[in-house]
Amino acid sequence: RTANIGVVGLAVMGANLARNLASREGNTVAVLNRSRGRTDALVSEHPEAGFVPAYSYEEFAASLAKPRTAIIMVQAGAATDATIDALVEVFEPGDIIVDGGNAYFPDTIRRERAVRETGINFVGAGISGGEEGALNGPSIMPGGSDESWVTLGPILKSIAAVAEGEPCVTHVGHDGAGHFVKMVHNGIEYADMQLIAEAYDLIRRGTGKSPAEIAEIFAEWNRGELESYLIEITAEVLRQNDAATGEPLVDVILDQAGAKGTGAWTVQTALSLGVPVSGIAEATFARSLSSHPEQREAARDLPGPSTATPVDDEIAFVEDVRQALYASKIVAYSQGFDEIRAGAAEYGWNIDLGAISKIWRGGCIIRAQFLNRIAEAYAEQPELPLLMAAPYFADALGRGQEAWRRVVVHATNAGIPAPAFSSSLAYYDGLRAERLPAALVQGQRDFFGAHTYRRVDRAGSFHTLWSGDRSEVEA
Ligand code: NBP
Repeated sequence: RTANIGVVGLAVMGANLARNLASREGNTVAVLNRSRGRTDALVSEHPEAGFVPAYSYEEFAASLAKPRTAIIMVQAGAATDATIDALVEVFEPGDIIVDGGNAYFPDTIRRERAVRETGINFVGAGISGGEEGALNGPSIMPGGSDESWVTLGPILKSIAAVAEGEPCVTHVGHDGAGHFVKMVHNGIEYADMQLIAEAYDLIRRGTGKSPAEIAEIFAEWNRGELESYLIEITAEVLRQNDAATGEPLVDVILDQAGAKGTGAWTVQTALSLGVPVSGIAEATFARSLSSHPEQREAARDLPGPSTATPVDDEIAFVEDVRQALYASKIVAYSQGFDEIRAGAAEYGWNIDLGAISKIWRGGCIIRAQFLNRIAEAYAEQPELPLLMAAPYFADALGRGQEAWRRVVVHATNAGIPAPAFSSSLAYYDGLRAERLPAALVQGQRDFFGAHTYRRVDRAGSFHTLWSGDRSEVEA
């Protein structure tokens, strides 16, 4: 039988994506896995899907209608390279290879260039939403050529999540653009999760409320402007009791957060682009800090605040934390979109930032009401230089900033770490400042390295003869 699309790699993500594809009208799906067992299991467990199993790359290629389209869902890295090489051997010019794994975008740029030489199209597509998303509708962020989008677009639209009637997929940009945007998505996810965790910690330690009581607060917040998947699942996690001990589950989970590396990529990339994504960086570092038990043990006896910082009005405090969370979240997203803007400029991608915010409204971890506000801001002003300065967000920050400051002051006085709240506020105040002490830094640089400086009152570059008579010369 002839299939119109194929999937290579049938572990949890690939199997679910293949089932999703097969469930859509008009699709016949060819499936291939390195080891035969997974293919046989998938085909026998899902007879309704009508899969066309293949046991070699030759068989796989022969079972696909031209132009052939195959989605790779194997382990990122060497496994992806090996699979691409094998497909290139059996595919022909005009065919399309899609990498749906979590590739690092420079790898995607490299692979796209290499595969293009053969006349075959290569598309790196970020696929979000984990196994559930793969099965029921993910958010999909494809890069690659315009030509491949013509064939691929309708297929991806048919399997993507739907948010407010629109499929959560758009052609992000050429070559590595899709995987770049998926990377930043994950970075924003880190920041969002950390901010929520800080809000929980501040409320718990500030008011002594139980996790179950705090779950109710999050459930309440989920009915307002913070409405999002992450707030919703936070309430679920906090509500859960441990079967073995009867304690709140959150109290028996070891307080060391893991990471698979996409947050670190987002920060590393931002550093090379010169984009301050301090919220994402703090969130990534907070996970690292938590995962050093030996250092935490060594630091345990370092002194904290000498006086207690009681919360007088619990209701007002909780509302302050909510506002601080919303304001910090605006900063985190603003920073993330700034990284996408800078990445697009650096790599020559034409990325529609409003469209990106829309495809994150479904099928991914950061899905939220809030993303509609971002889409509106970019619809009003596509060349927006700074998302948080758009009227809606500027207004929200204006309303929340006093509360935000009170929360950061409380955290500082009480000795409660709130790195993402604090750094987001510092970023906000940094951009707002009329004058920054960067002037002094530049003066220092001129002193020790003759790096020169510009003046506020005249054009040109200047240098003070620090080791001479300290007169100024034009550089
Ligand atoms: P894994 O990342 O666990 O990879 C297992 C698959 O890779 C199996 O099909 C395996 O074949 C295949 N494979 C390996 Br390993 N080495 C290979 C090689 N040299 N040649 C051919 N195939 C090889 O699977 P996953 O968790 O389903 O994830 C798939 C991709 O989707 C990854 O890139 C992942 O980062 C990404 N992703 C995962 C999630 C998630 O929630 N899990 C979410 C979003 C994206 P075998 O059966 O013969 O060992």
